[in-house]
Amino acid sequence: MALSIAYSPEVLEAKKHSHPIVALESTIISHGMPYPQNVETALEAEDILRRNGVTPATIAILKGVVKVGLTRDEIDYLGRQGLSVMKTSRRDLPYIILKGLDGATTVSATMFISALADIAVFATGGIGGVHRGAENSFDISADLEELAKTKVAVVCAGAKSILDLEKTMEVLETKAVPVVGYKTHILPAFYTSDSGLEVNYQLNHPQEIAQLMKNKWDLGLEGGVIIANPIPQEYELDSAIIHQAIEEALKEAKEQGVHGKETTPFLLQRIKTITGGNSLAANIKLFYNNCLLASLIAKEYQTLL
Ligand code: PSU
Ligand code: MN
Repeated sequence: MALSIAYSPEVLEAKKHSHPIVALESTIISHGMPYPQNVETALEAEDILRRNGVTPATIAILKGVVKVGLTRDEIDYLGRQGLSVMKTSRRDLPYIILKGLDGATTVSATMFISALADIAVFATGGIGGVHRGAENSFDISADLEELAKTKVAVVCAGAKSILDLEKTMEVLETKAVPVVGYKTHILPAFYTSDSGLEVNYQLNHPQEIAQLMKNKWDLGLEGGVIIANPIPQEYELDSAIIHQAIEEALKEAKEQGVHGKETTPFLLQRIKTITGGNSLAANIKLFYNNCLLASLIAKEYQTLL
């Protein structure tokens, strides 16, 4: 028997009326930002979606229950718990449920649960990818495998250059995951709009993006679509400063022997500290911008069903 999903009343209502829904991840709340900004940001992201006519579905595991749509109190709880909540990728789901634990879902687990819940669009900040030095460490995010398998479109601001973005693009090509640039032909690099790499295609209209998703899945192709939405120019960080912070964080991670699933949260936190509040402010702005675009795409996609 399939495991049951606990929907929030709001998401249940949206499903009943075929109202567009956008999924949100919870690792960004627990591991991506400090309290209380994480809770404020998660709540505001949901409100941006609501104001733009779609229903938010923040996804997490609470006491072993798969939740699609959280209450304000549940979001506040995850935000306060922070790093003590287990970072949960696809691999970890059976264990978290077995032990009745709280799990903050990464992009991979959030995509997987979104697909179970029949939600096609998911907004986040940045995705995981191929880590620098992966030729030795083999550290490649489960997010990429998920994008290869699971039919969800992920709106993000590209990926941070803590990763090897060139190798990340190569793996995505191998796995047939299209990377669409929204109003740009350049792959954004999270805090900056220019990674120096090209996306696969530029699309300028949410309607076209929705149609591309539909085409992919109508063809019977498995897997997701990445919609890379550059950080708005006014919030971009200075690339020399961010580059230096990333190099510094990578050096510290190496010195301290950080590895496995700890790597990404460690690097994110160090970058935040090294840049002062600047990286956090940019992170919040680009996430809101992704929520806005996700709402436009979700509404268009709904009209195609
Ligand atoms: N990159 C970011 N911010 C994040 C993450 C990645 O810029 O919060 C989180 C996401 O939840 C993503 C996860 O799915 O880290 C990837 O972790 P790993 O590299 O261990 O696969
Ligand atoms: Mn990893």
